[in-house]
Amino acid sequence: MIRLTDCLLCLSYFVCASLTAASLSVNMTDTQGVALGDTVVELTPVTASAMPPKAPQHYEMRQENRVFSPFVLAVPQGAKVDFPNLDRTRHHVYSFSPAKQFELKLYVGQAEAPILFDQPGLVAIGCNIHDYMQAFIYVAKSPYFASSDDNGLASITDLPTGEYTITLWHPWQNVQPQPTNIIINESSHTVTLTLDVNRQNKPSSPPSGFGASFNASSHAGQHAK
Ligand SMILES: [Cu+2]
Repeated sequence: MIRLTDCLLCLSYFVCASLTAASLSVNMTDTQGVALGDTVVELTPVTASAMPPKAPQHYEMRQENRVFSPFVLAVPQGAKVDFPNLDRTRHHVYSFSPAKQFELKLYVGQAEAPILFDQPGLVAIGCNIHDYMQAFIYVAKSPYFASSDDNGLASITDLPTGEYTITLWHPWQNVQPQPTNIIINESSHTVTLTLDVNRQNKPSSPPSGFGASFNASSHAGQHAK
């Protein structure tokens, strides 16, 4: 469920033909009003003819202290992502997701080459050695996206004026919310968006010796304490 609460002042219904860049600040909350991190906010132009490619940037999904970091990484279609292993333990990173299937066999340090994410969609990342390790890479089709920080804040800058569809995604969402539209004019916009999630603990490494009795089901990572 998406709720636009305080954007009425920001929404102007005159059409602005200029391409002046604007910005959007999003406060993400759950249905209790509590700040929600790790939410991907993607804006897709309603009348998009051609979207400019996002400027090349370096993206990383680290393995550190035997967890993936960040938990949710949003990248543009066509991004290359490095998977450095900062632990002494070897990891074996893989994905079976249709948007990208790959594996980086047991390694420490830098993997041989970055992985190219050329299809939009959601890529669930796991480790063959540590079943609780879990992370997600959201490959955005639009160059206009951000993911919320621990305070629930996401900021999208350099937005051309116009109407956009807002798509939200969170690993713990109960249902895929219906997209909502927003009109961006030449100003700064602030909206509060709400997502219905079933809060869980992020994957964390179990204490030593816990592994033997650990439930290694496919959902283990979501219940790791
Ligand atoms: Cu691992």
